[in-house]
Amino acid sequence: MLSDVTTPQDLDDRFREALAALAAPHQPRDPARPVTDDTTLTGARVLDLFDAQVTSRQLDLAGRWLRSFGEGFYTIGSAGHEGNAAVAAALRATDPALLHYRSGAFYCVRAGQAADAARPDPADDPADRPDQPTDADPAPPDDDASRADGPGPKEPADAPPTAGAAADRPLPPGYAEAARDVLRGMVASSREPIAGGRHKVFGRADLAVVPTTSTIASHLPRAVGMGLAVERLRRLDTAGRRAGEGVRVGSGGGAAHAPWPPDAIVVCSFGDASVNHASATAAFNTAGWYDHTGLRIPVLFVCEDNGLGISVRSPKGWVETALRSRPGIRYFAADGGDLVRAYEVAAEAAAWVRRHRRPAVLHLSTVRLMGHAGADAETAYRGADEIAADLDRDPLVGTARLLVEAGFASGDELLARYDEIGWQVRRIAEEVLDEPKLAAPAEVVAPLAPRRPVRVARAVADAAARAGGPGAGARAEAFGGKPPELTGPLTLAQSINAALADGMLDHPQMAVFGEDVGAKGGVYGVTKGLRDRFGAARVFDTLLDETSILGLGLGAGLAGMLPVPEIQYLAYLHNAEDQVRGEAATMQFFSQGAFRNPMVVRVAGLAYQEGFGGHFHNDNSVAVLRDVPGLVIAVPARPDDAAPMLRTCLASAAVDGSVCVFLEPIALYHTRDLYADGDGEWLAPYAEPGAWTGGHVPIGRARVYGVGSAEDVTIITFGNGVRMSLRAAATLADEGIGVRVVDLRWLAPLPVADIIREAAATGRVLVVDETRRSGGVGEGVIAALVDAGYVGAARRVAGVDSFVPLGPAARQVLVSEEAITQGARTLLAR
Ligand SMILES: Cc1ncc(C[n+]2csc(CCOP(=O)(O)OP(=O)(O)O)c2C)c(N)n1
Repeated sequence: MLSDVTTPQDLDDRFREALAALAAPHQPRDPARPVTDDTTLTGARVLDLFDAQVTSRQLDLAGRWLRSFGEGFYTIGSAGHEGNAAVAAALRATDPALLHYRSGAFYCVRAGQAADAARPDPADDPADRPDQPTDADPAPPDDDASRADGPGPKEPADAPPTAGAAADRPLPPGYAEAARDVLRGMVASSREPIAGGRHKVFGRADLAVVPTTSTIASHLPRAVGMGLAVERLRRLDTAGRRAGEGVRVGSGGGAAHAPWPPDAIVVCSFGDASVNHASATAAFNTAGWYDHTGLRIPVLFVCEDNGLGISVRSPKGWVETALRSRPGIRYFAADGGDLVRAYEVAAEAAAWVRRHRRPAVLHLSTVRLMGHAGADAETAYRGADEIAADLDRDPLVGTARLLVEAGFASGDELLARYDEIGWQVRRIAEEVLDEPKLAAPAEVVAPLAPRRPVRVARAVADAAARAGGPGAGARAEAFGGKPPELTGPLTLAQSINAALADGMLDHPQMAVFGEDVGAKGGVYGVTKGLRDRFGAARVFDTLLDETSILGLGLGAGLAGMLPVPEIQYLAYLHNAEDQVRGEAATMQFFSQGAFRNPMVVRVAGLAYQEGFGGHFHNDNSVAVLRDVPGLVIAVPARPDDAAPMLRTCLASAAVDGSVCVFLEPIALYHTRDLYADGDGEWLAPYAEPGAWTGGHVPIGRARVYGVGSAEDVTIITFGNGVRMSLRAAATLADEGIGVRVVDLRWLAPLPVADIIREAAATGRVLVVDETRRSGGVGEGVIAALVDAGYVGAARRVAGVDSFVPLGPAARQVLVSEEAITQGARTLLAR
């Protein structure tokens, strides 16, 4: 009976009662026949999908059971959402999927599809094939959008089940395996196939199921990026084949090939409350925006609408209104409790997306059974009648009724099947209970951010060999006959520009994109000329939304590209940082490297801009990046560091799948002089390819400048602090104080060995930190010294805990040269 929550027992009882009430079919029917007159789904296929739905339900029940004696750690289930089995059935096993956490039945069907290699493709209908890309590629009219009739899914090659023997059928191939995956996730087994016990997720590379993080809707911008990349690579592939592959210069990391078939579509699912999330609205908007411009994004959004977000109701009609009104996204709707209709509509939607390469949303109505999660006392916010009404719409009962009414099974047989699957699921649960858990910090972090510095160095050397050898002609041509090493000393901005061009030449899969990076060449000219040289397909302006820019990068990286998105100002990264933190940086962690999103995010930032003030143009806060596990943060201060550091980041992304933030100090972009006007000491020549190997800058290695005797004080700094510290050091040298200035170059991982060595050399450390005193980089440097047992003197000069104000007032909160010299003198006076 119902208490304040629908218990597994209630659900089980209700299901048994409902099935017992179903009459036996008068005349058993041939399972090879369609289950109803208006579908291609056969009885056998529906029995198969029923198995997936039941497996998912039994997994939910097992999850509660495991929890009841402290061996399960996850009770958010799929009960009531099992209609998503129909969505999986309507897709191909090779369509990449980013799934809602209630996707148990989808996952089982997908595993079954993949396991059953003999099953012909359900969507292998010529009418579903995408239009061949042409230059114009006009979108077909909407009335051409309906799914062409075609044969439905074929039966497995092995003997089809016969009505009357429903309970005795073996569990379809893949379902037991899927159940084991899910149960391993619930008990945090280190043998769980995707996250290895780090999270309970649906994911497996061989099923093209990409793990999602449980942060509502955060996977949607990535799905759009994947759609864009899949389509772009399909067209590049076609164009490449047409052009005989003669257009590519380098091969750093290989040419771009998506891990999915060219006509794949991307599917991503989410709940109804998630529709309101900023990440979701960003994704819908971006998909629609690109569609409006004529670019193709083959993404099927699937909103599984159970009417609730934990306890908060979606206002009646709101989800439909919101989804219907998305420009550029075609709307489909189906009742997830009606397997046949859900399948037919999902198949129509999938075929439409596949054929037209355009985004669509499938609004699947569902119910939520057993509350949001294990501990949810639903009656606090829902009436008993409402809870009971949901139970009446149990999709498993719906499928059972369909099968019985169509004459493919009796209620008793289906109940026996339910018990048989339940027994098998429990048996697997008992087997995985004792599997090992992650038992050491090193084990937990092993897949987080693999670093293979020797391979990265080799990749840089290989790039140099290509640029100086077989690629030399194309390189000279790309640089208009004058490669950057022949143009004289460069500024920081020019040096990054040249290194980006060399990166584009060497990595055919690299793309540069962001706000204003294309035609304008970036607000500071850093990407100037790249679009003309490499084309609008590889260097392009995006819409104005940082979440979407990063999402495009995430999807593109996953699809095999090497994305280099630009965030116009550091302040605007904060808008979207979950895409770096929650999505990018976790991907290898939650997939043990099976998926990776290599990316070099260029961010213009830090303070000291003369004449262009305001906190948003002068953001000096990097704390939010520094604590993201595994993230690489590079801050080049000088032109001769910027190019090799960028090469390292690109190589590390390509080799290790690293997520790198390349933080460029805006105030130094065009700086030419160091000590005196006209000295040109902040300019540097660009290294010719032959010098790249020798000049390679590994991740986590600092640069040290000795000034005077270099024996009295060690200044540890980065970014703008390097230039100010060198100037201060010159002043101090005039006073007879020898300074060594350490440019960290990498804020993560910090160059700890260099810090310790250089600190010990003088015993007096001044940390010059242009970020804020609280949460700033200096805290990390001091902590590294303490951890290493440093016993000398140490002081900090750091930015004030404030936003940077407009105009001259900025100087009140930022580190100054004067403060640095004063800080060094104070250290010496102790
Ligand atoms: C960004 C974010 N905010 C809050 C949460 C906490 N949370 C987890 S599930 C959930 C409700 C989601 O509802 P809906 O999208 O309708 O999916 P449902 O659980 O109903 O299937 C919330 C608020 C979260 N996971 N992520």
